[in-house]
Amino acid sequence: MATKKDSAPRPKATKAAAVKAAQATRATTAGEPTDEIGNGGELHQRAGGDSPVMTTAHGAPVQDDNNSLRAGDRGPTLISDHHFREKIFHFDHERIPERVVHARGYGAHGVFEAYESLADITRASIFAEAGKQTETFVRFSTVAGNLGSFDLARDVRGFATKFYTDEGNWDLVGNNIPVFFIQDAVKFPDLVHSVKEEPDRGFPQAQSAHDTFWDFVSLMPEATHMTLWQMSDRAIPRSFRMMQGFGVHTFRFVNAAGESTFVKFHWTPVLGMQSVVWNEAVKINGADPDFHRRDLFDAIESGAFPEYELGIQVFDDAFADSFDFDVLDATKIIPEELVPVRPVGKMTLNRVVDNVFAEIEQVAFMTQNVPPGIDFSNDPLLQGRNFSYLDTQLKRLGSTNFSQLPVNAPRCPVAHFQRDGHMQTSTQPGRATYEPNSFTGADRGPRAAGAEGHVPFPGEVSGQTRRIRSASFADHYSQARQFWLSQTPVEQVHIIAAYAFELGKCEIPAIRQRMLANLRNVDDVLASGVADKLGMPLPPASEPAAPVIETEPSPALSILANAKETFEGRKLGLLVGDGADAAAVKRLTKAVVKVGGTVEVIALKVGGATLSDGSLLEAKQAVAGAPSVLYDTVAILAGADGEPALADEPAARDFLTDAFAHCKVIGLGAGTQALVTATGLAGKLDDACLAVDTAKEATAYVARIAGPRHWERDLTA
Ligand code: HDD
Repeated sequence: MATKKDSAPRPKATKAAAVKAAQATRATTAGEPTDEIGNGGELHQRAGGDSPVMTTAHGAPVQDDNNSLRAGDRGPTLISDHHFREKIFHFDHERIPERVVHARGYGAHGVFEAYESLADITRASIFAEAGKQTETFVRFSTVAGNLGSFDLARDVRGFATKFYTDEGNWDLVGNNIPVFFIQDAVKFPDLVHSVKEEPDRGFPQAQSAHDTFWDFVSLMPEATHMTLWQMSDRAIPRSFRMMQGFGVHTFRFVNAAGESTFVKFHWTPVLGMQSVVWNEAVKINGADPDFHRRDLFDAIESGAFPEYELGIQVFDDAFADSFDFDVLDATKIIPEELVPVRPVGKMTLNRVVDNVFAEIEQVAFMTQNVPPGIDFSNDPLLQGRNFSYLDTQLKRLGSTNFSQLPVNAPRCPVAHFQRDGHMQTSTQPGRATYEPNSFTGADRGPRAAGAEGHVPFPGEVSGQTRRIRSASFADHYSQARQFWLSQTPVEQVHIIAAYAFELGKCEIPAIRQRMLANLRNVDDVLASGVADKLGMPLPPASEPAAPVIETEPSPALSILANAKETFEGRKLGLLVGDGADAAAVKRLTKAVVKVGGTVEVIALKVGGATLSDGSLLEAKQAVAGAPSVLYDTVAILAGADGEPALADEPAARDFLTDAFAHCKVIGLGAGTQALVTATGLAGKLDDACLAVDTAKEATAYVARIAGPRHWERDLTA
């Protein structure tokens, strides 16, 4: 018998409608009465007025929630106080096991819209026709840190998408990096143990910068390519809204005729890619550990919906055979220059969650979830993942019925003979719970769909059963070298600094040395740059398992070479001192908002600053709590009254020196000379330090912040 699952109302793909819907939801959570409680049941309205009556979990009205039941005024608490006991019992059990990896994450609801029909290559219904919309839920995450760790760890970011398709959920459980550390899933526990806090001391938290991680990866040369990406600025993204996503593995598309092609999935952020710099990341983690989740929440709540284009690389067996690397090896990419990425649809994230636990914590992604038309390849990492994800959800969520939780429930009919179990919430009808049966009507239950169902691709399998790594997986360095050679000079500087930082945290010199020996197989400029920063001699190169192939650089691999000229979705930190020119403040704010940016006003005190016309400009933050690392660009405006006060304030001096050190474009209006002098930057200001007093200057500044940071400061440092 088919059971139609409750589904949340489908979000409309217009910003105005979704903002209104989001506001309505939040107004409710902010204390307005509601006629529903979280589990969809009726709320007990036993009293008149706005406030519902508090009840026990079983619905009995509570007399007093401030005092437990006791014998006498000062006597012992009584076990017969069921309200007290139930309240504490539930509280004691509030936490569930956090994810063994990707524990810290944040998510949102959205909608995916297909650009065109892909029926020629896949029968997946989500790609059936142009304009077809499918509801989605996305969870972004870091990998290594625990639930309460900070957002800007140097780490891979998870990018997991659940598409609620009308033929079942499709979970594309990807990362923001297109390759992985290991080739075979049997090594996953070793990898994760090595990167997590060390077991004999319980630290460091949320870092790969320690001995055990580099010990493991230096002994596993297949990880080298991934560490290049991890040491690049990809691992410190500016925002979830400004990073790519990848399905990583080679998957299969299968069309209605049963014909199959290989496919790789790519998400590309419409706002373009942006990253922070390492010193900035370190400081953001202290100033705002929730930087990424706040950024996503704020953007969606303000109606600036993050958008990502889904692209595919499609190729056949002939390409796979001609490719220098094995398409089943998850430590390899397929360069976009060889197989271009074809955009096939767009996802818009348009609704924040109502409850973080119910949705972000309880969402259960499984690589096994694929609808008809999408299938697996024999990538040994993917095959292993297909075993792991079901298992982990039972551990985390505690019941085989986790698929019934609203965030996990398919939006299409669900019908099977799986019965009962802990926390069964559906009242499964019918008499027969087995098949075959001879009942009819509602008692009969469902039947398998045959060719209409998910037909596994009938791949040929042959060979002996052996524990073996295919020789076609042996090349561990060629694509690492290609990645390195595809970076711009400043990106290379950052990669060298990152390796040096991380290896510098390793206390065992042999580990650093082994890693340097491996890096020599990637590039000697890289290896000697790291060795130099570590103050270590360059060891001989390690022996590669396969010769390093010289491949053409792939410009698609650089963030900076592909930067988008825009300030949309980014933020100006506007530090305003007393006496600042009111007209200049207004002009600059307007100009930044006009190009899709946001402006956050900062003053010496959170009460605000008094402008030249006597008006009070309210501040969002006091400068002591708003270091410049929280902003993409900064501008400072003050008058004669504000100038000495800014120069005397250490946080204001740090605001400017950090912005300069992080290569940011800086607006310096009237009244900032004393501050510039106090920071020691007088005489060092360059052409990315711009005046912002007049209308013309404000226009030039806004044009400049759409461009890159002033990386020359990093290159000459
Ligand atoms: Fe995994 C979670 C991505 C390899 C086992 N993985 C998890 C999440 C993401 C990825 C994004 C978080 C999902 C969420 O937000 O709930 N994992 C990847 C990628 C991999 C990868 C892109 C390589 C290409 N993972 C991988 C392997 C295994 C696992 C090889 C085990 C054999 N991953 C898990 C897990 C997790 C998980 C233990 C922890 C929580 C969860 O599944 O739901 O099963």
